[in-house]
Amino acid sequence: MTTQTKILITGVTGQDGSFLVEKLLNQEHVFVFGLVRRSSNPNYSRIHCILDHERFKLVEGDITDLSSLIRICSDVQPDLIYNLASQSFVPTSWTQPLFTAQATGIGAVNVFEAVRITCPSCKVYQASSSEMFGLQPEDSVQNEETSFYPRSPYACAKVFAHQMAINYRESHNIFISCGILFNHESERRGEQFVTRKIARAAARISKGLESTLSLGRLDTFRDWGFAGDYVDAMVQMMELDTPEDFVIATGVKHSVEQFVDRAFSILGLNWKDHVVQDLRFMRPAEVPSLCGDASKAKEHLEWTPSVS
Ligand code: NAP
Ligand code: F7E
Repeated sequence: MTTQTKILITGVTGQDGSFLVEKLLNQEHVFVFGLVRRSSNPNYSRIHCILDHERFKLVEGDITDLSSLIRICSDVQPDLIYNLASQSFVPTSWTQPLFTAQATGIGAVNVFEAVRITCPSCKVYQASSSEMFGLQPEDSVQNEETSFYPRSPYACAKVFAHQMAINYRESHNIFISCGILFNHESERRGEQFVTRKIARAAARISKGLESTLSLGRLDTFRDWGFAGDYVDAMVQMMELDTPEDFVIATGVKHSVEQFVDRAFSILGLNWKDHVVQDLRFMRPAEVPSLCGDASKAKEHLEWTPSVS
């Protein structure tokens, strides 16, 4: 008889969580528990297709509440945890720095503590971010050895969680691997993030439903990939026998302006007729350029992105 692998996903209602749960449920021996926080109205639009799956169950808790994580980990005894939950929108981290520190920073440590106390042989994936690299020379590429220079409360919280993951690995011998993921996008991306904001506005403008798109800086560069590919890398990292950190990126960067130009031109529009720059979308401190070097993932995981 095959034993069932029990997997807990925090952040299951988010972009990555929704791709991850679908991927994991394709494996027959897997049972997935999805952690959801209480809200006034359920927010399950990205996972509605799997809500009735016989090997999926929602469990209620909150990443900022250690007692709920201890209860869940103690009851479920997971073999693997993917910690994807966080306050992930960079601008909100300036207006809600303490909540961001709690959810994105302390929240991760709550997961590590719950594992240490209740299920120390569980493997943990920690969602680290390219935002940790922050300010870097414009023509550089970032890999696992690059120093961090976080430029937002979000990035600071992610650095804290990342360093604590390494600390739990080295102090308590817990399997925690960090994926340092560069921006990854999809049709499930939240509508405030720039790719989705641009794509949605361009489509609405082409249909005559809107006339302008307000953006912040157009001269910043990001290394954008596809969320489905990046979730594959997370799963591959957890199949290793020893925990390791990996940069996951395409290795190609584009500016926001190039993204806007492509989106509008595909629809036969000239972006200059529609895009206005708006101070409200400028950040107190910007990360001008990020571009990842995923050579380690290519070598050790044989991972390469399928979408440029
Ligand atoms: P997302 O769409 O914003 O999803 C975030 C998830 O976290 C949602 O399910 C949200 O639940 C949950 N969450 C937030 N606060 C919580 C709390 N206090 N307790 C429990 N759950 C909470 O983010 P994503 O794009 O899927 O990213 C997944 C992870 O990777 C995040 O940690 C993000 O910071 C990190 N990351 C993302 C990227 C990227 O480009 N997408 C790159 C690097 C790292 P609700 O639905 O209830 O809000
Ligand atoms: O901004 C510029 C903005 O909000 C990208 C998160 O998943 O990836 C994401 O963080 C760029 C920035 O993503 C607007 O200033 C211009 O330079 O889509 P974004 P992000 O901040 O890079 C990292 C890896 C994460 O970990 C985060 O969780 O676009 N930009 N005008 C704009 N950005 C937004 N959102 N809206 C604008 O109007």
